[in-house]
Amino acid sequence: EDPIKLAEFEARIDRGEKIEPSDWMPQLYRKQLTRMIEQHAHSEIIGALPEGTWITRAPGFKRKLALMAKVQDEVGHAQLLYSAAETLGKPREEMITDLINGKSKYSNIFNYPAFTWADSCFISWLVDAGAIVNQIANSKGSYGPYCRALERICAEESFHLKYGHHCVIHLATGTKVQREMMQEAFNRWWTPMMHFFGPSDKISVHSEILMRWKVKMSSNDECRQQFLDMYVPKIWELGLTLPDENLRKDPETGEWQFTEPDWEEFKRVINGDGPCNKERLAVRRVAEERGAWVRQALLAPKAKYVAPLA
Ligand code: BYC
Repeated sequence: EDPIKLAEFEARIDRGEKIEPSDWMPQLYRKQLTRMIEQHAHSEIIGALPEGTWITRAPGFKRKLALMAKVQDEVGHAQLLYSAAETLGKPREEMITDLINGKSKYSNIFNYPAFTWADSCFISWLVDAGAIVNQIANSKGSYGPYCRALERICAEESFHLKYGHHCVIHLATGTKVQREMMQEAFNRWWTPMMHFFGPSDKISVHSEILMRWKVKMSSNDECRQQFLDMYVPKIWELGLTLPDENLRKDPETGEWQFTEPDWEEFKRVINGDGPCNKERLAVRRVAEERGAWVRQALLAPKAKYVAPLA
């Protein structure tokens, strides 16, 4: 890599300038960004599945409408992100192939089943909340197309968050059965939620370079802490509990303390061996096969229109 170009590139990043697709960039910046944006796009498209299965079963017409719109937004986010990743040179078809062959990763959290309506409510409120913490930070980052996509995504996610919060409040303040169903969802989803922000900074492989080049604007631990700070009080306020007896805010440091989640489980899940990985990819594979004719038709040379004889 040309050291002068690299120094210029880093100076631009230090000045807070945006890097655009046609600008010079180090190979590693391109590679890391492609990896991260692609994984993010896959997370959106796979993330539509656990909630998507609840559209037909959502309680009442208003909830159905709202959930359908939310899921549609998530798929739209995937499209925005695939477009942002494509500006770095990797074709969309190749990204999809890598997803369905299990080569690319996507967020751990979507490999768990949404058994009940309360699970779907947990995702809409808290997974979206976690995503916003991470995405608001990264939308101030260095790569123009990714930042612009994130800005729009965050605006939409903030509606999801309000919808999800409303759903959780409804169950948490409802009948005994509803409250129990909501509590069980919290018990099930808390560990994957703690995993969602990635491994601790001490062992995160990519954080150092990504933060130096302002792709990641907050570290994994910073995002996790911010999420706990913003949402644990709101969860407790609803009379719900979290399945970690060590969870508390240290009054002196202002830091949240918690039991380390099981990182072996995290590794298994992100490497393809979680409760729903096979099912999630199978659904994407079927969608890819069923949609093949549409792509072929779009790519085929236009057939000449012959006017019918009068
Ligand atoms: N899940 O060095 P590290 C949504 C992997 S969707 C799976 O810390 P990095 C929504 C990591 O890839 C929004 N894998 O990595 C949608 C790496 O493996 P490789 C999802 C994870 O990149 C529908 C290894 O572990 N948000 O909100 O510096 C409905 C080492 O980690 C995870 C995004 O995608 C994980 N959680 O930091 C509802 C945000 N964590 O690639 C809601 C964009 C780590 O070396 N991504 N790994 O094989 C990021 O900000 C960063 O990539 C991460 C990880 C913070 C996730």
